[in-house]
Amino acid sequence: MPPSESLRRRRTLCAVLLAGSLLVGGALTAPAAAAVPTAAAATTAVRVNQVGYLPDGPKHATVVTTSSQALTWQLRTASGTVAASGSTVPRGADHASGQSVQVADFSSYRDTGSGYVLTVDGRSSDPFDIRANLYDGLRSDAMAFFYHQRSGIAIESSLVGSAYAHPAGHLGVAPNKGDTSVPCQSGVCDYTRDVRGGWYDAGDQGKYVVNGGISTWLVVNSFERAKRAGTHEALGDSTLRVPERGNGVPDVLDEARWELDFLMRMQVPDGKPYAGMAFHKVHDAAWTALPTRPELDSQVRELHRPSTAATLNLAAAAAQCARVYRAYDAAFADRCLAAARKAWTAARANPALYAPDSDSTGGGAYGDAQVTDEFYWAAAELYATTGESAYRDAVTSSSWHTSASAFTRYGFGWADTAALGRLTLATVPNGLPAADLTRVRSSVTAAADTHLSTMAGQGYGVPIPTDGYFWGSNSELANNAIVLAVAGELTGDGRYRAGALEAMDYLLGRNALGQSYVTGYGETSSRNQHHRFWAHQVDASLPNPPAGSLAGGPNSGLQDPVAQERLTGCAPAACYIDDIGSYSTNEVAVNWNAPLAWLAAYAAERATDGGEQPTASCAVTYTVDNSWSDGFTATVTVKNTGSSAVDGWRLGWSYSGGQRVTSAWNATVTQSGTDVVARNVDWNRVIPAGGTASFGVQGSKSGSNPTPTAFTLDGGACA
Ligand code: 9MR
Repeated sequence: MPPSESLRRRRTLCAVLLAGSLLVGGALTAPAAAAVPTAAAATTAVRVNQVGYLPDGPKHATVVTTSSQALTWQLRTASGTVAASGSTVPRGADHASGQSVQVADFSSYRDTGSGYVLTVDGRSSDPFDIRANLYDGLRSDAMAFFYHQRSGIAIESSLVGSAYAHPAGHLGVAPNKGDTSVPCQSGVCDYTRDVRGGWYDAGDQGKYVVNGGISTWLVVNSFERAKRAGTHEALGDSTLRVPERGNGVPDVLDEARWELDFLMRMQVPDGKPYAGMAFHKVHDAAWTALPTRPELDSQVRELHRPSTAATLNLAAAAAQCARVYRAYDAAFADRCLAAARKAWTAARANPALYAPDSDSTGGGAYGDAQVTDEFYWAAAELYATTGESAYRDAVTSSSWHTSASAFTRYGFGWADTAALGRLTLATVPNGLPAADLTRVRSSVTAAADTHLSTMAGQGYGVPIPTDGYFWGSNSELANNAIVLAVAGELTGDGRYRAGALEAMDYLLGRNALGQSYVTGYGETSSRNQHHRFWAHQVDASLPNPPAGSLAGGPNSGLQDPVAQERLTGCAPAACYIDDIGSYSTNEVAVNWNAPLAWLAAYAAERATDGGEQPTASCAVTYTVDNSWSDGFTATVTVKNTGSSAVDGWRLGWSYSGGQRVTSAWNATVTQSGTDVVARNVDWNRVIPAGGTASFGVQGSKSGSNPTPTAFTLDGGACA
C-alpha cells in the first residue's frame, strides 16, 4: 500500500535532515554578510506581485497591519491618479508568516499600464504593471536557465552574454577529470562510462538521474500541455537562446534532449551486471569549494551504484520522450522508447535497489527507499506512449492508481512521483475504461480543490500548508500550482487558473518577506543563490545568477550554518535568507526552475479565464501564387479587423500536406513540425485598425498543396 500522507512527509523530512547535515562539507569560504530580509526590516508592508498582474487574472495584495478593522485600499496609476479603491478584508494572524494581515482584492480592475502602486493606510506597495504580456520575459528566462546549467558544452557569450559564458565543463580537459571516462565507486563496477552532457543539478556540479528525470519530465510536459492548448508555438523553434535555434525542432525539446541524452548514457550497458538499470548519480568524490568554475573542477568524478528509483525515472522520462519527440525526430523517439522499455524490465528484475540517504559525500544523496510510486509513474508513461496491456496492467494493479495519497497538500517532488503518472493519465489520450479515466481526472480536480482551500486559509494565498516549508518549498508551491493549472484545463473552471496565477504572485513578492524569489524579476529579488559559478557574492569577478533563476525558498528546517546563525526563531514562511551560504533556503536547482518555467509559459500564453483560446480580431487570406512539381510560393495577407492598432504580430498556421517553408519575405518565418509562425519585420510591425500586412513564403512540397484554413494572431484564433 502507498504510505499515508504523514508517513511520506516524515520520510522526506528524514532524508532532508540526514543529507542536510552532511552537505556542510567545510567547503564554503566565508560568505559576505547580507542584510537579513526579515519581515521587520522590509521596506513596505503592502505585499504585491512586484512584476505585476495579468489584466484578466486575479489581483490580490496582502497588507501587514496590526489593525483589526478593514482598511481602505487605493490603486494609483503611475501619475498618482486613483484608478480604483475598496476595502481590505481582515484576516488576523497568519501562522505561516507569523504576521497579522489583511487582504486587498482588486481583481475587477482590468485596465493596463505600468507603475501602479497600491496604497493602504498611508503605506505603499512596490510599483507593478498590469499587462497581458507580463510573463513573456520570464517564459524564456526561466527556460534559458537549463542552457546555463548544461555540462559538457561551452556556454556561448553570443547566447548568454560575456558574463555568463564559460568553457565546457567536465569534458575530460584538465584540470577536469570527468565526465568522458568515469569510474564507478569502489566495488560498484570495474569499467568506465562516458556520461558527458546533461544539466548540473543545482549550485553543485553533480548530475543525478532521479532529479534529472523529474526535471526533464516537467520541461517536456510544459510543451506537451501547450500543444494540447494549441499554444506551443511560443515554445517552438527559435524561441530560446539555445545553440540549436533554427534546427526545425521546438527549442524546449532541444533543451530537454540535452538531459535525455545524458540520462540514457547513465544506463548500465548490455552484458554487465544490472544491465538496463541506471546509475543513481555521478558527482565529485568530495565537495568542491565555493566558487568552483565547472571547467576548473579538479575532483575525481564517480558513478554511484544503480538504483531502482533512478532506473524508473529514466523509464518515465524516456517513455514521455518517445511520445512527444516522435513528430520531430522519429529515430530519437525510437531510441528513447527502447531505453524506457529496457529500464522498466531491469527495474522489475531489481525492484528494491534503494539509494541510501547516507551517500552524500561530494554530492546530494537523493535517497529513496519507497519506489512503488516511481513504478506507477513509469508504467503510466509507458502505457500512455505504447497502449500496451502489460503497462496498463502495471498501472491498474498499482495501489497508487486509486490511492488518495498520490496527491497531497505537500505536493509531488523528486521522491514522490505518483502524481506525475496521474497527470499524464488524466491528460494524454489512453485506453483506460471511461469510468476509470473519470476517476483519475476527478483525482486531479480534487487535489486542486484541496490546494484552493489551503490557499483560502492563508493570508498570502499560498498553496502549501503552514508545516510545508521544507527544503525547496518554492518548488512544492509551483508543483501544486501546476496541479491547479491542469485542473483548469480539465474542467475549464477559471478558479483553478486564478489559483495557479496567485501562486506566481507569491513567488514574485506577495509573501512574508516581500521577496521576489526569481532573480531579476521584481524590486527585491534573490540574487545571491548558492552556486559555484554564479558566485558573485564571494568572488566579484563572477556573475550573480542570471535572470529567471528561482531560489529554493523558506525552509523551516534551517539546514545550513548560515540559516542556523541568521534565521533562528523565524516563522516558517520567513525562514529564508538571500545569502550564498544558505544552501538549504537559497540554492537553485533544475527541479525548481522546471515548474517555474512550466508556470511562466502557462501564464504567458493564456489570456482569458478558464484557459480558453482567445479570439483575435483578424482575417487572413492565403493565396498560392505559383506552384510547380516540388515547390510553391504564396502571399499571406492579415487584416486587423479590430478597433485598435496591432503593434508587433505573430501569425500562426499549420500545413497539412507536408509542406515546408524554405524562405520568406516581408516577415520572419519559422517552422516546427507542421506548425509555422510568421513574425513581422520592422516596417510592417504596426497594423492600424482596419489595415493589412502582407508577406510572402516559398516552400517545398511533394504532391498536393492544401491551403491552410485556420490562423492565429498572437495566439488568438482569427475569425
Ligand atoms: O532538493 C533536495 C531536497 O529535497 C533534499 O532535502 C536536500 C537534502 O538531501 O537535497 C536537495 O537537493 C540538493 C541535492 O542533494 C544536491 N544538489 C543540490 C540540491 C538542491 O539543494
